[in-house]
Amino acid sequence: EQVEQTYIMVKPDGVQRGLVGEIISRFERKGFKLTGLKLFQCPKELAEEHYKDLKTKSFYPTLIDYITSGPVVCMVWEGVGVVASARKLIGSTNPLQAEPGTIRGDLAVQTGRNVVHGSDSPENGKRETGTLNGTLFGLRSLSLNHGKKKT
Ligand code: DAT
Ligand code: MG
Repeated sequence: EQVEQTYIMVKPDGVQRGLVGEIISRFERKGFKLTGLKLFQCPKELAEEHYKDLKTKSFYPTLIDYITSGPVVCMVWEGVGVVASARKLIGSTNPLQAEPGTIRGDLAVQTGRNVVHGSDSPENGKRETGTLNGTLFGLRSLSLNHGKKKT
């Protein structure tokens, strides 16, 4: 049972629609720990790096335009099994196929406006939160004792 970190990003549509609190709430209520957070305007070069695996896809230019179209909220969430669990909380890529009760299932309809990103593997969790090759989104994860008094 290994503590993992995942990169969660509220995309520009989620920020614009005022869904940041709702999305954070779901991860908080589940019981994961927030260890990094910032509001950020993603530059094109960073969006391209983040989505480099999708470079050959027809929707790639639209995806880059979308993700750079307004501020995003970058987060690191930590916990045992957080990578896979966060993907379940987020739901399928196509919101019309995402189960009710998931973020995309409840809050979105279009694949190109699916409100949130989550790392798809522990390796990518490390890459995207910058614990492997330096900070991709400039987030530095903090080891804080949330709500716990030092005794
Ligand atoms: P996910 O975000 O669920 O990990 P992904 O990594 O396959 O999905 O793709 C990244 C984003 O690219 C996705 O959130 C929305 C966009 N995208 C993926 N497939 C698409 C498609 N068929 N048409 C339009 N946009 C797509
Ligand atoms: Mg993905």
